[in-house]
Amino acid sequence: MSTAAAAPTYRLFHSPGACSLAPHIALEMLAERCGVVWEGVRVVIADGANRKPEYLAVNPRGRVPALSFRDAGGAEQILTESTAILQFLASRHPEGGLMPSDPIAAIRAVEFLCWLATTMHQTGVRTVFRPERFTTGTDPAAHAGIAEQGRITVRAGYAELDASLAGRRYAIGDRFSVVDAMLVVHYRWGNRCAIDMRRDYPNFAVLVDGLRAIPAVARVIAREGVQVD
Ligand SMILES: N[C@@H](CCC(=O)N[C@@H](CS)C(=O)NCC(=O)O)C(=O)O
Repeated sequence: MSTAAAAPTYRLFHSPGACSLAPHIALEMLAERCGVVWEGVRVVIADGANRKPEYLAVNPRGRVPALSFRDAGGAEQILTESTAILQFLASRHPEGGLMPSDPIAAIRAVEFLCWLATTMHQTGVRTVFRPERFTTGTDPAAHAGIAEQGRITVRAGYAELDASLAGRRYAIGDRFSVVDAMLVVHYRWGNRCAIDMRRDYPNFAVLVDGLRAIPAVARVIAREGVQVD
């Protein structure tokens, strides 16, 4: 009898603590809930691996996440953008229950993911982490100003989020969805922006504590070796 492992259906290119943590969580959930076979490929941004030719051949934008899979004809497809990857995984494996089935709740989940990926990630967190990418100048004062405005954007968003999360265990409805996976990423990033997330956004902290108690979420955080608080 052959003991060969099943070939992975998906390969996820990810970097520790990046937004790719959310699809990493989604895949771990799908493996547990419905036996999806996948493998991770670490592309460590801190080491510059996302700018190496091997990775640029996968995603010429040099960003993570990227998801590789085969279409019905057997051709390899590469999907980028965390919002698209999360929805794709959830809709391809509905039995995994990663998106609400009700259409209004589902579009609310998409609305939430879009806001997190655009306002909160690109105009918020990213300007704090990488202010030099938002100016042609090398003046450190300009970078500090950009980062400070980013922190204001981030704080306003997390305050809104925290108010909406009062008494909630999950972002949408009464079960885990891919939005929750992305909220783990943002809670962690808030702390990396030198914001005391637990003190300033207690409802958000309670929600993330609950998510971290889910074994699949805990496994992924441990595997990436990142600190959330
Ligand atoms: N909109 C994209 C953003 C992807 C993105 O910016 N990823 C970051 C990590 S969170 C990255 O790869 N950064 C590397 C770089 O900018 O050089 C998504 O949501 O997937």
